Amino acid sequence: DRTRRVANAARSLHGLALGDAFGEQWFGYRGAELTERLTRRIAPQARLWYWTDDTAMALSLLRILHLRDVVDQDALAAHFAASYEADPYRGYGPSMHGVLRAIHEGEPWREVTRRQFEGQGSWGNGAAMRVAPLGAWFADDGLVVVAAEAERSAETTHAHPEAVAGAVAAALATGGRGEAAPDPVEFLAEVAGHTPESDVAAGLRAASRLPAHSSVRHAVSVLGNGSRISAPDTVPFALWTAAHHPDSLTEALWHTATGGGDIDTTCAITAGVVASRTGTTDIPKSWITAREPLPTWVDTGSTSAPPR
Ligand code: 8NA
Ligand code: MG
Ligand code: MG
Ligand code: MG
Repeated sequence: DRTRRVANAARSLHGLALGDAFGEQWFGYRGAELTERLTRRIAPQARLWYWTDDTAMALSLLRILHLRDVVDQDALAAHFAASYEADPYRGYGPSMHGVLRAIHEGEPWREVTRRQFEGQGSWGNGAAMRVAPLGAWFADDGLVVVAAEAERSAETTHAHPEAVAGAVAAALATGGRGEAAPDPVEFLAEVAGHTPESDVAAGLRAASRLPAHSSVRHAVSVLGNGSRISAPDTVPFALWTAAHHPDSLTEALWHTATGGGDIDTTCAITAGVVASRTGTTDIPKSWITAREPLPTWVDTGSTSAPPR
């Protein structure tokens, strides 16, 4: 029922926002201090950890699910654009500024998204970074529904099949409260098997074949770490760390951050997936306090609340 959907999605979104805000903090460190903090696991020292575009777009997506129960693409595109206009300095991907401004000015999202990158559409990781709460919302409806809704959510900003595949994979990886931690190899292979054939799916198969005790460095050398900001360079690594640390969000986040690259986004994806099952209960209190808050409707499910 709706109460369970709201709770599942809220748990995932609280994780996603924490991963995003924690990950983003690492861009404030360099060189020896960065290495030392990551190796000795010294949390970022800033008092407030702001979340970024990853969370802003996840909030829009969840808001539309609360209001409409399914992905209404026109409403979602309009909500993304309105949220961008209200708060454009959240670190949006380079092409998103033009896309969201054009949608806000009334151009049809399908035309705007298809003309990006000389007609290829964006293969950026932006459709995958925001989608875990959708996977949690539809967790009881089966993989076919999850994949279809994830695809519809991706298309509103990302027309390239790799971006769509990345979103489908991240949504499929997300579960519901208390679901047992799956075997990592089977989990990655199952997600790969239900993801449309793509570089993302090939990356997930490669992730499933990595030796059990592979180092983060080795995983990154095979899978990437998001430094190209593309879905295939981002999603397999983020789901690999999620698969191997399904019972500890804190462990999963330290491992993901150590991989470097697009850390806010790899951590957002990993955390959205892991937290959908575990919540944020093993996260240090000081991290929870540092993370910029989320609007209360996320937890209450209220649809009369103001959007932000
Ligand atoms: P996007 O659509 O701009 O895609 C990200 C990037 O991928 C593009 O800017 C291109 O460089 C590249 N790209 C995508 N499609 C193609 C293509 N068909 N041909 C060639 N290059 C392509 O935005 P998005 O929403 O997908 O990006 C999400 C990322 O942007 C996240 O990491 C998010 O955190 C944010 N981000 C912000 C910063 C920052 O410093 N503000 C840095 C990195 C990422
Ligand atoms: Mg970001
Ligand atoms: Mg499930
Ligand atoms: Mg990022």
